[in-house]
Amino acid sequence: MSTEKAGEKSDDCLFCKIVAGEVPAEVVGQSDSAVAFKDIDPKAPVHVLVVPRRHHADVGALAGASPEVLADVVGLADQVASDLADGQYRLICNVGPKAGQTVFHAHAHVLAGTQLAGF
Ligand code: DGP
Repeated sequence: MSTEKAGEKSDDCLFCKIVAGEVPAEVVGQSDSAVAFKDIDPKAPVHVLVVPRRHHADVGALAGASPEVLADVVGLADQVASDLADGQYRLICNVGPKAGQTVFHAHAHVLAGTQLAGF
């Protein structure tokens, strides 16, 4: 059973390790409370993950614990989309395995740089 607590670094969390610089990633933006880095398996010309520095399992947990940090995640996503593309983007947050979440540290996918298919 995991002993991690919301907001604390989790030793077995990949994104906590990226935030700490223990696992390499191509960082494209930062704020006091969030980090943006390129997705290892891009689904669009620009595919960036924006994560809170502190550990929360998903964006729902983040919204409940630190709504101001969730707003900062969205603000950094908007900034990155302007820096790396034309400021038009899709923001996706997968919450739970049924939605496709595979890394259980809150994150938002920023997809940009092309005409995205409707859904
Ligand atoms: P999700 O399926 O919503 O939990 O998104 C997790 C994303 O994390 C997925 O698009 C691939 C990405 N990813 C997994 N491992 C790594 C890694 O080691 N480095 C980077 N940059 N991205 C990773």
